[in-house]
Amino acid sequence: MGRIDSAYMLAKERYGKLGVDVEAAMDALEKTPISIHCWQGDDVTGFENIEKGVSRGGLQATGNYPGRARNIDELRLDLEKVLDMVPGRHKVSLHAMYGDFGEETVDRDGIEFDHFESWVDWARENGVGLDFNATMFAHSKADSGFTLSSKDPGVRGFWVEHVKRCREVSAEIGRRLGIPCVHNLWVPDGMKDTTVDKSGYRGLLRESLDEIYSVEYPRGHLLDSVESKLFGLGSESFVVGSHDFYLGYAVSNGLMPCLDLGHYHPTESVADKVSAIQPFVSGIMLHVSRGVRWDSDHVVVLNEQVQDLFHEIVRGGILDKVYIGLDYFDASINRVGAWVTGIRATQKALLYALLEPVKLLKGYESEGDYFRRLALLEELKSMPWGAIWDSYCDNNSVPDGHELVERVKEYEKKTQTTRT
Ligand code: RNT
Ligand code: ZN
Repeated sequence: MGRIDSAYMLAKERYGKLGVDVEAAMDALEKTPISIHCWQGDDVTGFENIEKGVSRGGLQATGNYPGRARNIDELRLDLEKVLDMVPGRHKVSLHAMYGDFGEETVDRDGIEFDHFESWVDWARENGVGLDFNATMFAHSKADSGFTLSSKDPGVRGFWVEHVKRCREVSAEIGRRLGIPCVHNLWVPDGMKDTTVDKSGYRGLLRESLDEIYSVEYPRGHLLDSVESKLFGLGSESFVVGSHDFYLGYAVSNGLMPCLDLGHYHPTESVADKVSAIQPFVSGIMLHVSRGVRWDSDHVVVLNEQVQDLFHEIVRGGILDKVYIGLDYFDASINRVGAWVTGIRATQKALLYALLEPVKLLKGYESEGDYFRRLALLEELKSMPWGAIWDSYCDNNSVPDGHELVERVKEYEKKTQTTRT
C-alpha cells in the first residue's frame, strides 16, 4: 500500500468510529460543482472592443504580476490548466464582457448567443457547465453610478436591454449544455454621499427588475440570482441593491439571493444567514470570496468564515439547494495559482464539513450535553481530514498541494512569461 492509501485507511477508520461515512463524504464532494469565475484570469478586463468609460463600478484588481491572459485563447488555455489541477467536475462562470467578439464592436445592448457559442463548444470539450453574469460596470453608461436605477430613461432602458439579452443568452447556454445556467445580476448602483431619494432609486430598480424577470424561461435552462452589497468604492453611503432589498425581491419573485462573503459587515456571519433564508427561497447562490479589512476580493483560503459557511450548509442538509460560485481577483500573484488555490480551498472546506459527525453532535446538543459538543468540535479540528483530501486528489489524478506549486511554476515559465 502506498503512503496516500495507508494514511487514508487510518483516517477512514478514525472517522468511522465517530459514525462518519468517509466514502459518502467523498461522493458528495464529487457531485458538487464549483462555479469557477472567469474574471480571475485577466483582472476583470474582458474582450470587448468598445469605449469602456471611467467607472469600474468599484471593482479594483490590484497588482501587476506578469502573465495576464490577454485574449480569449489565453484565458481558455489558463482555465484548462486550472481544470487539470482541481478534482471533480465544475462550471465556469462567464461575464457578458467575455464574449467571443473577435474584431466586432458589440455594445452591451447588442450581445447575442452567437457571441458565446464558442464558449459552449469549449465547455463541452472540457466537460464543464457554464454560468453567466450581466456586466453592469466598465461602461460609459455606468459612469453616473447608476444603471438599472438611473433616473435617465435612456440609460435605464439600455441596461434593462442588456440584462434581458444576458438572460436569453444564459437560457440558450443552459438548453444547449443540458445543465441549468445560473444568471447572476449585480449592479453597482449607489451614491458616495448622503442620499435623499433612496426610495426613488429603489423604486426604479424594482421597476427595471420587474421588466427583466417578466420574461420566463424553463428552470432546466436558466436559474436567476440577484446579488446585494453593503457598500462599494464610490457608493459608500448608499447602495440601491442592499441585502434587504434583494432578499425581499428574491422571496417575492421566486429568485435566488446571491450571498457574497465580502458584501456584509465584517463581523456579520454569512454562514448564519443560510438556515434563516433557505426555507423561503428556491435556492441560494454563493460568491465565496475573502475580504481583508474591506470587500477586497482576496483569494479564498481555508479560513473560519468559509468553514462556518460550509458547516451550516451541510448541517442543514441543503447542499443541493446551494450553488457555489467564486468571486475574487488577485493580480499580484500567478493568476492560475490564485485560481487553483481558491477553488481547492473551497473544496477542502466542503470536505471538512462533510466529514463532521453531524448526527452525533446534534444528539449531544438535544440532550443538553454541551460539554461533549464543545469537546468533539475541538477534537475534530485535529482529525486527519487532510489524508482524505490527498486520497481524493489522487483518485482524481490531480496533483497534491506540493506538486501543484511546481506545475504552476512550470506553466508560468513556459507559457505565461512569454506574454508581454
Ligand atoms: C461586485 C460583485 C460582483 C463582481 C463580479 C465581477 O462587488 O461581487 O459579483 O465581483 O460580477
Ligand atoms: Zn460577488
